[in-house]
Amino acid sequence: MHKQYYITTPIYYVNDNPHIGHAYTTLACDVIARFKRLDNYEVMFLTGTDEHGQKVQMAADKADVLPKEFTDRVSKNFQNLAAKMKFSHDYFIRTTEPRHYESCQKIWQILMEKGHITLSSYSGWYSVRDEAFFSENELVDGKAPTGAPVEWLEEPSYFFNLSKWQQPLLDFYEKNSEFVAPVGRFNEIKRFVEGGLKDLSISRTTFNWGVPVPNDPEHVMYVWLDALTNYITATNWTNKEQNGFEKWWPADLHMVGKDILRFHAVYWPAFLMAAQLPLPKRVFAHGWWTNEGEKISKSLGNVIDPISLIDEYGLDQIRYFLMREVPFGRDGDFSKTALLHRINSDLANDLGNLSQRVLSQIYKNLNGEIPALSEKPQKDDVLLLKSLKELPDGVRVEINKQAFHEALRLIWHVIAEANRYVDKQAPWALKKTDIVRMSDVLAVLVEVIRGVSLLLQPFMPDASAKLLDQIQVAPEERLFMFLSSSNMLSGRIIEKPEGVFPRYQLLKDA
Ligand code: ME8
Repeated sequence: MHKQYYITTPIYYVNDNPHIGHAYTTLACDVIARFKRLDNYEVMFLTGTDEHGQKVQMAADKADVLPKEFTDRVSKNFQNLAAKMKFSHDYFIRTTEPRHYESCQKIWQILMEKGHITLSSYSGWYSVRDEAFFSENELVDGKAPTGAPVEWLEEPSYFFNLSKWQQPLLDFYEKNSEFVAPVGRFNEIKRFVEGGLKDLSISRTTFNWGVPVPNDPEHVMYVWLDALTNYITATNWTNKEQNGFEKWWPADLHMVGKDILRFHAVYWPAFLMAAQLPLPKRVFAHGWWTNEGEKISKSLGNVIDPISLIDEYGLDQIRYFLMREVPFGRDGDFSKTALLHRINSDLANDLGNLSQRVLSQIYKNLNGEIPALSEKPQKDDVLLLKSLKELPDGVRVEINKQAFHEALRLIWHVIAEANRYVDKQAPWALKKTDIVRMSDVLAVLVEVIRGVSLLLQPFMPDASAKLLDQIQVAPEERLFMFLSSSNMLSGRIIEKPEGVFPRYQLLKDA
């Protein structure tokens, strides 16, 4: 029986084209999804687009097309990015799909029947950019706390009795100390809830691009109630025959940016508690990217287009950089200098040279035949193989904490150890003096290349596949359960090796 793992990204607004921030969140989920599959989990990895609400309707009006046509177009751009980034999502959800309407209306009806929704009227501030309501005392210099402009709204509205869920939420947080990460963000959420919750307006009447409220079509649902519900729509909640909800829900992890944590860690659990549905196990709020020290924004003209970055530097290079450069959870700055440093130093020098040196020596000096591990290893061999053996558990712990940078740091620690070992053992010199020792050393190093390449598959799927191809690891031998078998490659014949990670300078000259 497979263990199961359900992971979600936010669904992105289709008011604009995707940028590096969207690619980042989904990449983090892709790494976890791939890791879990290799670790023998059955995974459901969900991403998609959030297509309703005033912000999207206004973007469609501006483009002078109907919202549906507009959302089809922009959603496609997000799907193209996902293909370009080689994301391995199992489903791309769109909130304009019929089953999602059914699911939103179902949750609404449950909340209504249980007495958690009442009709009243809203008067207060609204920020279209944030798709969020603000009271007077939350405004900062007449704007939303995010700096977005606000408008005054007065309209009939249905309300969800959020205030009633303050204590149940606090009790839940108390019992589930891993529910929100990082811990600093969890503390912010607790303080926010301790400060008291007001009932939440959950319908709008002054525009119509949304899911109609059951039995009152003058209202469309507030876009956040609609959007959050996507996580259960995708399990086929409304289709009992498929048992998807029982199988997948609750989600193991909602990955989000810090900007939308409150919606996921306060409103969503409150809706679910009220509907008597299980709560997700964990919400991770990652940090914010800036570009060369500046906030990324369209008006500053410094939006980073992930597609052109990939075309210039290579997909795995970008995937590696995003997961390695910034401690996951913290804000980070995108700088070309830092990117080039990672490409040349970590990838081309540390890993690329290691494998190229080892494989060319096997190719030249052993007729391409991968040697067997010695039965009488020396102390240095034992030490390096011990570090390699301990690596998978270490990496697994970090991935389960969503500490991608730490997982990569651990892997690079072993790569550095292997490079020191190569320098010290100098197999190229042993060729003339002790050919048996030379082959023992190369056998140890092939073990390291195999182990490290297997563990790097979730981060750099193409480059690690190339490395594994070169050392003749068959596709069916790439699950993590093969990490513990040693010496399985001895006797296999390699072909002339080719560098997997070019230095950036070389790329430019080419
Ligand atoms: O909020 N740095 O959609 P959205 C890091 N539809 N991450 C960034 C980023 C940056 N500079 N910019 C964007 C919505 N992101 C809602 C979500 S979920 C039920 C509904 C990422 O298109 C980050 O993950 O505004 C952030 O939370 C998300 O994009 C916001 O995407």
